[in-house]
Amino acid sequence: MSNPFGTVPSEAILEGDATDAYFERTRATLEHAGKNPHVVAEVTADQFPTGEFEVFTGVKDVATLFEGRAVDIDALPDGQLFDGGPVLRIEGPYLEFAALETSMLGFLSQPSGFATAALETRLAAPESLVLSFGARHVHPSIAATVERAALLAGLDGFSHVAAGEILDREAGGTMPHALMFCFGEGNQADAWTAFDEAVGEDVPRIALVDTFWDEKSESLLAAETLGEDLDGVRIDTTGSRRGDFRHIIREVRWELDARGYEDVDIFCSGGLTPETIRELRDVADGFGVGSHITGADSVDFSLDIVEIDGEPISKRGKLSGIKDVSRTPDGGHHVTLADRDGPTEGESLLEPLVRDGELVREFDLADASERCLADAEAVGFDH
Ligand code: PCP
Repeated sequence: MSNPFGTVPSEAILEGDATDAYFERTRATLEHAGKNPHVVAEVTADQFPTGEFEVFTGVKDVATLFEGRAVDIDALPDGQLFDGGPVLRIEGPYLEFAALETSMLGFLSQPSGFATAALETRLAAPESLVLSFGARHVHPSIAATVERAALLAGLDGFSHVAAGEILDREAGGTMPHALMFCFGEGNQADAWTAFDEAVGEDVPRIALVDTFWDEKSESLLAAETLGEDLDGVRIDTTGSRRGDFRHIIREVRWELDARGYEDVDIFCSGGLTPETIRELRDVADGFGVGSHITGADSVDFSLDIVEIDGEPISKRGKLSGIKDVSRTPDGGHHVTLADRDGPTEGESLLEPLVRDGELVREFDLADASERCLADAEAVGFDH
């Protein structure tokens, strides 16, 4: 198969070739010794709760990876929050899944990191329009993974067109500085007018207003140029020119209002973090966020065998035995041995995903997003 960008093809992932070499050597060694024990293994980030919740996602891809393989898998639902203990449990002959560990952890680790950062972003401005603008920071082959994580965490939309086709959702956005340059300084009105004439009626008219002159001048010019057609302005002021960004936004708001343009929204972007968004959320109407999400650390998941041929086992520092995780009405996350009573009123969170190779769960992104936001409230997610 042609692979011009040198990415690992889906076939290699499904066939188990997208693995670390030591798993191939493990297979050779176990087959040589005639061993293939029945094991239970668990995916965990932290053994015990740490007080810091993260978002679990990527589970749909794990289900696809294991379809048709002789294993049983239980996992948290897509979008569930967790704080310690297993997020996924797999049971079967070890060689049935040994080589898939690398890809399985990759499917979970990076998307869960993106989703956790996206949730931080969402909760920084619950009432504002927040869009994912970070596709430019990742390899294009995983752009839909970023955008899906953003939607899962409740963001209102994203900018990547191909991701939109995969996720069955139209990409959004405004206009780049490149468009303004093509018309040139002094001709901003021509650029906005041409944009207004060229794009579909469903595209919001949001003028980029930080390219050549100060944000106030360009915002007023955009409002005078497009009049009632102007939906908003986007201020993407470079960090070195930003000064007091909150003050700049308030000043633009004031000047727009003073001339009767109260309906023109102010949209901000460029290096925004949950902290800066919290400082701006009462003066701006919306935000475009990229690097805070795409630069998120992967969740440090690992897969560990916890039972082998019916006996508990673990390496030093890890906890042996099959575990369960549960949520109590106070938002507590509890890790217990599966064959013991869990906490009173605790609701077990691990649910069947695969049974003897058959996928036994359905996936719906809107449901997962609802779960994520409800659970964030239940556990008091606050990074
Ligand atoms: C915006 C901003 C960042 C993009 C969005 C993502 O770009 O300057 O590069 O935001 P982030 O800083 O949170 O990652 P545009 O203004 O659309 O880009 P351009 O300068 O190319 O017009």
